[in-house]
Amino acid sequence: MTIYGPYDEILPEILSLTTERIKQLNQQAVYNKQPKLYEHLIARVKTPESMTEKCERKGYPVSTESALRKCRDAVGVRIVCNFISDINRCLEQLRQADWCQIIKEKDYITNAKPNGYRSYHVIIDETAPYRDIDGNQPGHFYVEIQLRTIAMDSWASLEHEMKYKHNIANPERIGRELKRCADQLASCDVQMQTIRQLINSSAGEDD
Ligand code: 0O2
Repeated sequence: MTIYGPYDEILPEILSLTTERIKQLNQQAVYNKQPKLYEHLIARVKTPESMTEKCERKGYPVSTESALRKCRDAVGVRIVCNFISDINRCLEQLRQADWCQIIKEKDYITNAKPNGYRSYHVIIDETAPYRDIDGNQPGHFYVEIQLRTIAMDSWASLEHEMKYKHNIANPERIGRELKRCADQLASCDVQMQTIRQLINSSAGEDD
């Protein structure tokens, strides 16, 4: 058994349920003749090895309780949007959803990380028809949702890949170049948003 104990089998169920619920929010938007909420979704259960490493790094006991209650990203969904305004539309839908409550928000879009990382993170407390670690059924499960534009996502993927390349000759220079690239992409996102608004207003639509 892994750090997730009996939840090894339940976490993938929570993952599919969350993904389905988010897809339904999108289907509802499209049904209401609104633009799609996002371009694509990806979802993962954090590997037990990575969760164990996180608990150790944070000084938590390596236990199922820490993995599910102290860390709240065992289940993670990334929503990749076309435009910044779509991130806000997704957030609005999540705030209204009766199956979850947003309990924490980190706005790395308004406040980008010093390296240039941008994304909007929320932790939701999701209700699901499984017994949780506190004995409740339906249970409460934490899920981390990251919302980003395509530009933010492509930068984060490349930066993540490069993080693992050690023995780099000039890490400071690379860090500066990455930051510059992130800022340029952020300005493209703003430009794309403006273009969308111009197109929509000429077509007589909102946003
Ligand atoms: P993986 O494999 O993506 O899950 P906490 O102290 O628990 O509130 P936490 O979770 O330590 O905060 O950190 P935070 O800032 O909320 O961000 C966690 C996740 O955001 C990371 O997950 C990454 O997915 C992403 N992220 C944060 N900063 C960066 C960054 O600088 N570059 C990239 N590429 N991604 C980032 P994990 O656990 O690292 O990995």
